[in-house]
Amino acid sequence: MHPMLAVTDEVATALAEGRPVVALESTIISHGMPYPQNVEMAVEVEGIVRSLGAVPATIAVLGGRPRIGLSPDDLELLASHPDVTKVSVRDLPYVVARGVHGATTVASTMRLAALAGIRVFVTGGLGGVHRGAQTSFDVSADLTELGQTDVAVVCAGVKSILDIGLTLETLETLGVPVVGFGSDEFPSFFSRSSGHAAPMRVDSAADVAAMMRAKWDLGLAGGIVVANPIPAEDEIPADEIGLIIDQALADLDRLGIHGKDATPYLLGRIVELTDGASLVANIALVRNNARLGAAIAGEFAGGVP
Ligand code: PSU
Ligand code: MN
Repeated sequence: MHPMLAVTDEVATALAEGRPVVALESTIISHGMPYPQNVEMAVEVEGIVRSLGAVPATIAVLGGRPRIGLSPDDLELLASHPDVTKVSVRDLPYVVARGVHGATTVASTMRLAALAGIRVFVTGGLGGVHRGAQTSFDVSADLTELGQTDVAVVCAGVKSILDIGLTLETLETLGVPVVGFGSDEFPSFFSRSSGHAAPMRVDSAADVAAMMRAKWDLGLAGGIVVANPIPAEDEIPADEIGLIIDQALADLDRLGIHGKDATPYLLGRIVELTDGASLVANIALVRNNARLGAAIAGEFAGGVP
């Protein structure tokens, strides 16, 4: 194991025995949802993964130490502490060297998961190409990381706070397979539809695991995006959430918020503008992704014991 990582016994043992492990990110806890729903979600999702025979490994940097697997107290700290930095890959050296707390994004969680030998990661939504990136250059490092780090990421697609078409184009350029899980359409987080076709479709966890093996056995570096549509009973119709997102984007512009603060601001504003309905949908889709991620990890490890 990499000497700079602090890995819990539960995760280390599962990895050593070749049992299924699912990585989980922490920016979704610290900067993606309000307290206390954030910590309730984090605890519940770990429970779902465990109940399906896999070991959850929530990843963060605490006191400068990259941690693979967290305690309930650690989750509470990430959910409620005022000084937790949002950490993408470029921020890792700073938080480690300074000995501070950091919540990891998709990009940095992928990198730390891969360092620990974890190949399946569950989250809610990916970062991507922001609307207006033609002038702002705001393209999430999540995409760069997917182009180079060998982890399959289960998500519910990307929100239309981003330019979904340009995000899919960029993933193609980076050589990242994007599969619609049980869907011909790429989902848009709150909604099952996006108006964009999924570049590929896969219908079972076993077939996702087979693609992971094929990709990495061919020496093709980088991730796979498994886009798992939100369950129909939990979705918010695209036209309804579209108006809210347009309002949130207008508020972002008006306030001049940009860079790493843009995504957390938009997520929080959407929760406000929907009176919490977006949060309910967000939690439902993460649960759904946790179930699929546990199944994929089980298949990739050779079947849930
Ligand atoms: N999208 C969501 N919820 C989230 C994020 C994105 O619906 O919590 C978080 C993830 O951690 C993602 C990060 O990796 O935002 C992307 O931030 P940025 O656009 O600054 O790279
Ligand atoms: Mn950005």
